[in-house]
This record gives sequence, C-alpha cells and structure tokens, in this order.
Amino acid sequence: MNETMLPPLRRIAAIHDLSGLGKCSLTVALPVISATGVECACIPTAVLSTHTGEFTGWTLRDLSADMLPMARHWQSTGAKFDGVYTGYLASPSQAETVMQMLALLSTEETLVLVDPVMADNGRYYSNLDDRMCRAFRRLIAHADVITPNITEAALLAGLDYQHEAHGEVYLRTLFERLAALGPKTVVITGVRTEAGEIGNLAFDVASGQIFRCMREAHEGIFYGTGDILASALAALMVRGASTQQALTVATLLTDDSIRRSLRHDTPRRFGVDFEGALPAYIRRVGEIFKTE
Ligand code: PXL
Repeated sequence: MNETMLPPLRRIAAIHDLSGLGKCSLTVALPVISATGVECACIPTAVLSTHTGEFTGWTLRDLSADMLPMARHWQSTGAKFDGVYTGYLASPSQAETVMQMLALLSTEETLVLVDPVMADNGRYYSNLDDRMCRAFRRLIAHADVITPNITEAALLAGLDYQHEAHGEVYLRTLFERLAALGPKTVVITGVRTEAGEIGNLAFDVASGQIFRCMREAHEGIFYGTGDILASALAALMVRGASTQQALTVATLLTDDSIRRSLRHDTPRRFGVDFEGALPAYIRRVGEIFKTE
C-alpha cells in the first residue's frame, strides 16, 4: 500500500424531518452533503409521507421524544461533528430541543447552520404560525450561518414581505436585523434585485461585505430548493470553501436542478430534479478542492 493519506472526512449532523416523497429536508440533505464529500449523520425530527406544500392528507409521526436520546447516544460514541445543520422542525418546542442537542454535539469549531424553514411566497407553511418564528429567533442566536428565504427573513426581521424589486435599503435592513439575532453570516435566498433575476445573497456580519449569485428567474414555488441550497452551503463551508465559492456552487446546483425539472416537466409538488445536476456539482466541488 503506497497510497497517500487523505485528510479526515468531515461530518455534519443533519437534524430535519424525513418527508418520504417530495424531495425535501433529509431526502435532499443526505445525497447533497454526501456528494460534497462530507459524511451526513441524520436525526429525523419527524417522519411524514410527503412535505406539507400542495399535498393533502399527509401523515406525520413526531419524533421529538427521540431527538435528545439520539444526540446523547452519539455523544457517548465520541463522534465529533464539524457541522450541525437544522431546518424544518415539526413544532416550536423542537427548536428548544435542538438548542439542547447543540450543547451535546457542537464545540467552538463546529459550524452551526440554521435554516429557519417556515414560510414561502409571503405565507407560513401549513400548521405553522408566529410561534415558529419566535422559536427560530431564539435558535438563530446559536447559529454561525442562517439561510432564510426572503419571506422568512421578513418574518424574522419584523418587516413587511415584498415579492420583488428588493432594493438596497430593504436588503440592508433585513441583513442588519437578522445579524442582530446573532449569526456571523446571513444568507437570504430568493432575492429579486432586477426584473427577471433571482438569486442568493450572503452578508458577512464582521466585515459588512455582501456576496451574491444571481440567475434567471422562474416563476412560482420550487419545493426543496431551499434545502438543496442550504445542504450544499453547509457541506462546502464545513470543507473550508470561501463564502463566495460556497454561495456560487450551491446556487448553480439549485438552478440546474430547477432547470432540469422544467425540462422533465416534473409536477412542482414532487420537488426538483437535483439528481441529474449532481455530476456537474461534484465536478465544481472538485475544482474548489483540487489539491485534496
Ligand atoms: O422544504 C421545506 C420543507 C421541509 N419539510 C416539510 C415541509 C417543507 C416545506 O413545505 O413541508 C415537512
């Protein structure tokens, strides 16, 4: 055996629901994080038959009671986590549980990404209301990176939702109010600065610098795209990509996935076709980490 040694594999703890059909949360986090070359350990917060958008009659099994015992068991194994990434939660009280899990699973070096999944297109998702927003405000205080969409950003910041023409003053106010909640990097998704364009902006709180990646806009909701973007960002940042690199490569994966589902004419509620976008994503990730 004369193969050169490789750096230790990074590991993320992904704390999300598992929606069996509809490609969001864990069913997206697992393949995207793995494709980035990062191990994805999963704690399901609930098991649903589908996500809750545009489906009716879905089943939901709340796994709140298992979350802390799973984290305690992981801690007892001595496993270390380079990242903790959480998104959709089945109830506001699960946000409190996630805070307790962070105390068990994270250290000073752990990157904590909180995606405050609760709303889109100006409206809360089914079964959610202001209580979820208040719970996320508390959880965000423990995050390094947050990734709200523009609806969630407005809710968290207490600003009116604007569908488009997001101007400098509106965005600056959102970034500053969200930064005041505690994170070091604020990423806002689904931002529309110019007609016909949509994209993602990242605000580095310490330097005040804003990074952006804009693409051609496609109208309507694409379920699971926020999860694809946040999963890629979490894994790329854990591997050490810069904010601009991570934002660009994660946005391109999301945009390619949307374009592929439009070409396949996949009904919106079944999620976007990220599978066919993974090979190009893996090549872009390889370009960033050429020397590893
Ligand atoms: O993609 C976000 C998400 C995650 N999990 C569940 C959801 C949604 C969005 O609707 O319903 C259960």
